[in-house]
Amino acid sequence: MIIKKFTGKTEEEAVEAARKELGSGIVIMNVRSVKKKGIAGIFGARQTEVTVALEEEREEPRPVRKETAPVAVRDNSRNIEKKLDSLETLLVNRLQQDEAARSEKPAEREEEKSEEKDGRTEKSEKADEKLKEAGETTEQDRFLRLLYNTMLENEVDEKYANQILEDVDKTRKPNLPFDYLLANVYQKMILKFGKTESILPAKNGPRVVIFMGPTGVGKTTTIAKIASNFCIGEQKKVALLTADTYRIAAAEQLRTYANILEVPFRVIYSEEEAQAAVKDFHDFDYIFIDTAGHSHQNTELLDNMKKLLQAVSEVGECQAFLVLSATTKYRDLQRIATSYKEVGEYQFIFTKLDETATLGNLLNLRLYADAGITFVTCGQNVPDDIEPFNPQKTVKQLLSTRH
Ligand SMILES: Nc1nc2c(ncn2[C@@H]2O[C@H](COP(=O)(O)OP(=O)(O)OP(=O)(O)O)[C@@H](O)[C@H]2O)c(=O)[nH]1
Ligand SMILES: [Mg+2]
Repeated sequence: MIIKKFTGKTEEEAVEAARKELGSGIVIMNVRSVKKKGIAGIFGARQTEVTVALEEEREEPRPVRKETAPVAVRDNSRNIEKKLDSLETLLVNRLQQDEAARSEKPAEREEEKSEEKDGRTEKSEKADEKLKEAGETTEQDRFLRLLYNTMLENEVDEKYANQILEDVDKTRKPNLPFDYLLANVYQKMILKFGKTESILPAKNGPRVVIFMGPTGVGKTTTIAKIASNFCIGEQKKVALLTADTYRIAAAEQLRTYANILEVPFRVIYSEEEAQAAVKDFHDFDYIFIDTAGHSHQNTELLDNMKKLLQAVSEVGECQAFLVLSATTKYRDLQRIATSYKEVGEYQFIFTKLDETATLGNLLNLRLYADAGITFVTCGQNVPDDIEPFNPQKTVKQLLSTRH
């Protein structure tokens, strides 16, 4: 794996430079804002620095001891130490803690074991078994087991955690330094999240975006956040529509946001009205459509949603979001994601990240439904508590211990 830093005025510029040099197969490992070198830096000019990795298919890293590592590997190690900053230290500390716990008196451990019935221990034991089968003995194995357990603690589905380790295993050699292994796991996880897509401007006319999902997940609030960022932040022309005609309060909630943003608002009662609205707002940049939250088991409402999506797609360039709360149970998220596949293709927005300590479901759902994550929201404040999904940040959290 080659790891290299590139800088540019913007993230796009830095990534473009990386692609130019290393090709399209790069994985972005880290993005940060840095002071410009030289005199410009003194005056506060900043640049974006991206760290990218490239898997070398043919040329695998040679198995080497840390002290005899060739320059390339040593450089990589140094880069990763910097780039994954506290993550590495954190994990190495965890490894030491684990070792200390292991060397405690067996009686104490037994007692502890019988007290821990919260599933975390069970999961760790399963993880142990899994790696024992593979003949676990080395420090490297223990380090990988630590990462695996951390993923499970963060509620990454065991199936996907195994896949990640299997991917890492393919390029694994004995005596590689920890930071090399960590970078490898980190990179494989970022690859699993895949490319993230945003709300793209339409080629012709407005981009029509439909927000769907269960009740109370934050659809209307998220629309307000996104609309506000486009309207005020980017000076775009935005119109808000709602197909939520079941509750007066729901329409009023969006109308209030439309009034604050001084953008047009309309309630749509049928597919024909939705088509008419898209035509009426043809010179707008974005049309956001709110929908009524409902149970994914309500097939009639799901069918209505499908008809709405189809109708709108006939007259405009449409994109659909399934809005899900990160606090919902994995099983339920799976069921919801499956039901909404009947409606049409979608991308995810995950809300309420501030209400959970574990983000494993983001990775789980991304892989389960094969749908990308576009935004995450982390609070009730409009418009601030929303950000584009950042795989690097999420993977760091998935490899960090819970607080
Ligand atoms: N903590 C937290 N609360 C949020 C977030 N996003 C939305 N909420 C809150 O969740 C509640 C429901 O938000 P709405 O936007 O009305 O949800 P909805 O999906 O439109 O709900 P229905 O239209 O009833 O289906 C409100 O109290 C929001 O302030 C978030 O990211 N974090
Ligand atoms: Mg709503």
